[in-house]
Amino acid sequence: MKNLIFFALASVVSAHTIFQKVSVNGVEQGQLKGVRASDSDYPITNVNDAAFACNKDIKHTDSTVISIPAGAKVGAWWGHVIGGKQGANDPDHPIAASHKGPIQYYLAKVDNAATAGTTGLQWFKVAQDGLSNGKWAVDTMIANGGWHYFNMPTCVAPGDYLLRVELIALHSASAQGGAQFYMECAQIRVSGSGTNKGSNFVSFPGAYKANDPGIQLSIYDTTGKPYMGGKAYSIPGPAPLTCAAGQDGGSGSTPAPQQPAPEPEAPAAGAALYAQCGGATWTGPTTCAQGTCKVSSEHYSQCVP
Ligand SMILES: [Cu+2]
Repeated sequence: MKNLIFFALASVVSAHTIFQKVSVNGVEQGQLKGVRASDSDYPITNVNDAAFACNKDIKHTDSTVISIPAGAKVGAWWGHVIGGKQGANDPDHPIAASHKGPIQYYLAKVDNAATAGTTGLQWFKVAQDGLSNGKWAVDTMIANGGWHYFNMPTCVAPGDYLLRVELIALHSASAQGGAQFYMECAQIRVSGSGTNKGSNFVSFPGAYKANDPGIQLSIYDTTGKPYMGGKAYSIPGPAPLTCAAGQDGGSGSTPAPQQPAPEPEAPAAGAALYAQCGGATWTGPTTCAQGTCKVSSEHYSQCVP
């Protein structure tokens, strides 16, 4: 019993994700290069948190400013913990598969990206990826081994910016405060001949409300599948920047649509008393041969008398 309790607690901390690496036109910039990251992979769940712009307890900083030509394909890499996997076999890297939701990208103009503070900035969105073709942005990211991509709009004016990369996990979002926000900021310097300095500016915190339709909602259909039951998902925040005709920055070179993984078949017989019967990455039986299946965390349920 003691071991089961320990496992349940360990499962809780092993669920989340950290954005920690950038690529530019396919060239990786190096682990934590130019990215301000926390050691903690915990989400922020309060949309009014003072650290909603670039996260809190930042332990990893350096003076790198990443050069990004306007129009470049930019990649953001997510890992379960700093460095990637937690242990050799980590089913929750880059993130637990249950954590469905959108990924989006914001810029804020700063004088010096290496030293800029994160309060009081005006942010504009440059790309977003929600639910399309039966796939969440998080599904795309997991299928790409942690990478998710967008195109830096061709019209963005040159200069230093903070790039805010945000992933929202919606698996528990039906309760207010249940959505999980994961974000880090990268230090970038855009080059090119663009003249667009952004539009639809927002503040963080401030841009989102706890009951926004893309933040407080159930993503599950009547059979429990987390794909909105055919309804559209309305991504929170302002509309992304669009360049003038012929200069469309787009929202990313994403690979061809893939079908979501099929649901695991539940064996006919249920789990034994005190055995696991559910959890974010659990693929075993979800009924109990004896007792009832009790949820002890989003990642662990157990058959109890
Ligand atoms: Cu998590």
